[in-house]
Amino acid sequence: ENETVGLLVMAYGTPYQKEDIVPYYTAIRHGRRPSDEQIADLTRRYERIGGSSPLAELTRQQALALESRLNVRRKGLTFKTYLGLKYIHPFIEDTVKRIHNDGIDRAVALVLAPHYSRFSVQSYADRARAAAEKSGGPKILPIESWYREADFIRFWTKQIQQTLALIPKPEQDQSIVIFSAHSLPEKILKNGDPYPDQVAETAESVAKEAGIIHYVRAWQSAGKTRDPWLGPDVLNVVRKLGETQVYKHFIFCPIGFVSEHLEVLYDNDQECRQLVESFGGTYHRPQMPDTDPLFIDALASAVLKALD
Ligand code: FEC
Repeated sequence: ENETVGLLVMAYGTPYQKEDIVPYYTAIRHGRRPSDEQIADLTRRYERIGGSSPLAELTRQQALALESRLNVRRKGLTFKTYLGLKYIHPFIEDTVKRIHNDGIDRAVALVLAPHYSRFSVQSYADRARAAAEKSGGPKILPIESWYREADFIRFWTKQIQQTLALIPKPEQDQSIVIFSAHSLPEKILKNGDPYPDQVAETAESVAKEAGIIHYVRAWQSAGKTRDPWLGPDVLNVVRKLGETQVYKHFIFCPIGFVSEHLEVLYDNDQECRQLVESFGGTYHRPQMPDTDPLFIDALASAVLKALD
């Protein structure tokens, strides 16, 4: 009989409805309730992207697409997907218990973020492992990072090439690609966190494969805390590029994220767009990975490697 392997797909999570915003934001702040002003600001940003984020639905679709793809690519095993979220139900802990109760002995743990950081991927993995220890299973097979997957690099290469193809030939030289990922507190550097290097490597690989020479890297969506965060911030980088008046087309590639959600639809599509248009530039933001087959294959390859 076929073994059923658990596929613990972990992601950030998003408020499903307005009432979820306060508990969600409180969970992000490690149980400290944000100020009324901060809550109002976050509520306003969700309103600006249409009331809620598409993240919940996209995460679900990604997990299901991955399960189907794996069941085609790997005969002799049955993959069963389970969603575990960081800051809203279904929480990682409850999901791990459910996998165990379903009688599954092994689960590959995949985080829907390409680059490893102690602050991001590791905190998901720690919670999964602790929950599995508590319930006496399943055995967790963690994936540390998957940013080097060839199909992931191919995905962004294809997106850039498709975007460039929409720009009139004589203006293609006046295009610049902005690669960005979520900023993290600068204190991660003290422990030699590989996150900045992994993000840089991804940008270099995509730029090389796509054959582009004009590109920059920047951090986005930094938290509004007293801590210093990794910089330069994307808005500062773009403002300076605007002042040089060299470029006409600005192609935003948020390579640290894997789907459309608040950080992309608001921070990029509204804040960055507004800035670009304020100096007469044209804003471009290729499709995010979502359920693109190349992207799903990249994830599937990472899962299969973790099993072998
Ligand atoms: O609803 C949505 O579509 C939002 C999805 C969302 C994603 C996301 C990804 C990452 N974050 C990371 C780190 C931090 C750190 C803080 C922080 C704060 C927020 C807030 C919201 C939020 N994050 Fe997030 N993040 C998303 C949403 N994030 C909302 C709180 C309000 C705000 O600041 O905008 C700072 C915590 C603090 O205040 O002390 C740190 C990282 C990622 C990418 C990796 C991953 O997906 O896990 C890292 C999606």
